[in-house]
Amino acid sequence: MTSLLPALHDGSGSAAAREAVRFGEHTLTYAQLAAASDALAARIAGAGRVAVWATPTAETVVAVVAALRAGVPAVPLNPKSGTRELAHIVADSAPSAVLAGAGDVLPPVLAALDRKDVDTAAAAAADGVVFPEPSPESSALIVYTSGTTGPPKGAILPRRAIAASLDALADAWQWTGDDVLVHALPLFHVHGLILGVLGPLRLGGSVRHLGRFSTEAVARELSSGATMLFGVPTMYHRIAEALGTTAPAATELAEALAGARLLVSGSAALPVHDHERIAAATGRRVIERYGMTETLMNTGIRADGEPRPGTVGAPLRGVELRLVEEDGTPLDDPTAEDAVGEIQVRGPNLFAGYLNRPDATAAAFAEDGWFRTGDMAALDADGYVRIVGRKATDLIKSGGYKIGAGEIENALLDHPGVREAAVTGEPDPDLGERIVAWVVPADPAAPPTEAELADHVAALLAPHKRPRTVRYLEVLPRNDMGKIMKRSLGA
Ligand code: MCA
Ligand code: AMP
Repeated sequence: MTSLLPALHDGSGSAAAREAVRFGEHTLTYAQLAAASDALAARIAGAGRVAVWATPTAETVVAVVAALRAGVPAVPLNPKSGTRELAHIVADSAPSAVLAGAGDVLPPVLAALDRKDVDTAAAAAADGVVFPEPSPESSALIVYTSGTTGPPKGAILPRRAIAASLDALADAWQWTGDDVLVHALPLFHVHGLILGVLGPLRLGGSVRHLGRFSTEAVARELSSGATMLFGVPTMYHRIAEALGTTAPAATELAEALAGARLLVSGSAALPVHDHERIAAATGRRVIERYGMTETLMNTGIRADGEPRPGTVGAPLRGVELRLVEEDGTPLDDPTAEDAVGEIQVRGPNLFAGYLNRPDATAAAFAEDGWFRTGDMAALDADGYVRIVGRKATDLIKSGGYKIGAGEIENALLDHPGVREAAVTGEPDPDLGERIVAWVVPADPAAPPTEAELADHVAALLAPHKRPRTVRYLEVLPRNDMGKIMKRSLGA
């Protein structure tokens, strides 16, 4: 059976000495990563499932690689998750252990789990366990993703989907072990963890993680050996802003970007304005790819293809894509002018279902294994996909994070100062969409402050789910059925 991470145990001297990951001063070669992850894999072998305290550190990489090696499904946790979100994920995924850095302070909700500290300098025992490659259909990762209502669902990602999606990207981008990727994405989602870490590791290349995004750090790495940049549109927007200044740093950034082999944006649409500003300042085009936690990557602009701002390219190798009408029938002529339909996809890149949610899993698929993405799109004559919107207005994409309005509304309603609440997304130049909370205070004379409500949501769910704006109303607009009319809120 072919290995998910063949480069890890390549064994040849030059491959083993190659740098695999770099987090600031902390680097691990392939040999060091293989040794540390094998040592940890031996400690967790047989565990049903493990949680990973997914800080942006080498410890997280060792923990995830160890779980993959041992064939134990890993559940990456956002270390900034609030109490309610963490409690839900832990109850739902029922891990037997949590893997964390020795210095990490874990919240009480994880106290009942067997804690295993990750030692990135550990050496595997010479007579260590030999790990057979698990079956391609076995679960590799369970990644939590928000829906319109209710708490996040765990998408079960089999090894087969990860391998297929990474190989399709390698094909599209001529991505090889010679590439050095730089990024600053969180390691508890598909973009940062699967594309941004497992991608380079599968190919025998390197990844440098910035810890936190800054245009200076991007410039530094791209002018000292890094060849590719992955980011969400917010990061490229900040790059476009920085390029627009007259500071010397803007020239350095432009030169660094111009020298990169590939600049890739994903997780949300990159506005054409930002595409154009970056192209004007650097002579380089950012290319987009389109994916989803449940499907991994579906489409992308190829490295040797025509970049076309406003599109996410054509389906990747192995991915079938169609546009369907409201009733689910495929569009007669999807490339016709004005033709728009929901994207459905099928292929080896798809997840295996939502953990403990057969209802939600069944609802996510149409007949014959087609997955309903909920994204609305048009198709150019040559098959390039143009995403024009989303079916559900209750899903917000902010900073590249998918956030369900219902989850935030429930959290707001738990605040004693809130009588009624509705949450919407509004266009935001930096975040793409900004979370707006519409609140009817329990006591109009003493409404809870904006900061108080933001802190409340951040502490229960996660900081990126906090409302950035709060608007106070006397009543929420409702229709005859009593349903909140969100579309009339902005009016
Ligand atoms: C501020 N902070 C707070 C509060 N206010 N913390 C607690 N309570 C509060 N009330 C903290 C934040 O935690 C953060 O801390 C800092 O203040 C700044 O917060 P914020 O403004 O939210 O951060 P930002 O700088 O605006 O973040 C922008 C970002 C981020 C870096 C672009 O949104 C990001 O990393 N996005 C990536 C999302 C992603 O990877 N999505 C992929 C999903 P601190 O600074 O210490 O953190 S996978 C996917 O979509 C599919 C598969 C795909 O296609 O990729
Ligand atoms: P997530 O559930 O966090 O995995 O987010 C998946 C969603 O992100 C998709 O359904 C799309 O709506 C959106 N998305 C990802 N990449 C792009 C892109 N390049 N352009 C537009 N939307 C995107």
